[in-house]
Amino acid sequence: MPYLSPALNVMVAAARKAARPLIRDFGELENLQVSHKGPADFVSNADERTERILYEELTKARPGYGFLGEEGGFREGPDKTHRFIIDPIDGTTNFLHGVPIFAISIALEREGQLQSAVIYNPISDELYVAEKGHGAYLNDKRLRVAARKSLPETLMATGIPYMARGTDEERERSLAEVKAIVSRTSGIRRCGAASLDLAFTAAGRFDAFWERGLNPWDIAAGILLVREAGGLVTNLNGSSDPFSNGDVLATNETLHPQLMAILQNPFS
Ligand code: 2AM
Ligand code: CA
Ligand code: CA
Ligand code: CA
Repeated sequence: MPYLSPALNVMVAAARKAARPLIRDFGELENLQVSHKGPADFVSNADERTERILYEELTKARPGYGFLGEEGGFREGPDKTHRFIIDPIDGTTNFLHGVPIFAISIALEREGQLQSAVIYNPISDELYVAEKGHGAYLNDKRLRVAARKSLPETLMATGIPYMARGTDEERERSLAEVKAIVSRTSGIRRCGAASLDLAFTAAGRFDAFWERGLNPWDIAAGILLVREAGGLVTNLNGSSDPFSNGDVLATNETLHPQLMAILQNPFS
């Protein structure tokens, strides 16, 4: 059974509460109101409502804590040492298309360190939790990153920049990375939800995940899951702080240097 700190219990309860109406919405997508935040950047009333429920539940239980959410939920609490970082629906495009690969992602930071994490896919009912120093779990099962060491055996995950994210040069580079990785591994999956890519990496389903230009709410919970499952997460310069530029490489300790070398020189 996973270790659930009091804060982690609050986070799990909030995720489950916010998931209930989301499951209903998923069954009647034609009723959603969808708007554009930018080109290829959609948001629905379900994203906004989910964030509101999470905000209410989390701030009710931990009134002093700070809060950062993708859909604008921001609050600097009187308690400067704690902050929730949440993505109400990670994988909105999947959600809006009826693809059941999306998740509620909630992380808790304490003095700038990731302390607790919840990633919940309401459709598969897979609940991932991690607490710093106490391991990562999928439902009741303790997680461990994959042990595969040889690149040709590995299954990789990534996110390819869609229209409008990054410059032409950055998109070219991402495609070169995909080409370099696909020719050296068993393949690449592009699921469309960074939180679940990290959760699947923590579970050893994927051997590694990399992506550039992500936001803290996409990756905060997933980073702690992978680390608590024994994996290594850095940005693509090797810094252990992926929030610094939103670039992430998450994998086991053996594959990490090999993948880093490829990703730093994708054209070679
Ligand atoms: P989202 O569904 O919460 O927006 C996949 O590559 C990741 O990028 C997902 O975690 C997704 O999160 C995010 N994403 C997708 N479209 C985006 C956009 N237009 N701007 C910023 N992030 C986006
Ligand atoms: Ca979004
Ligand atoms: Ca996201
Ligand atoms: Ca989102």
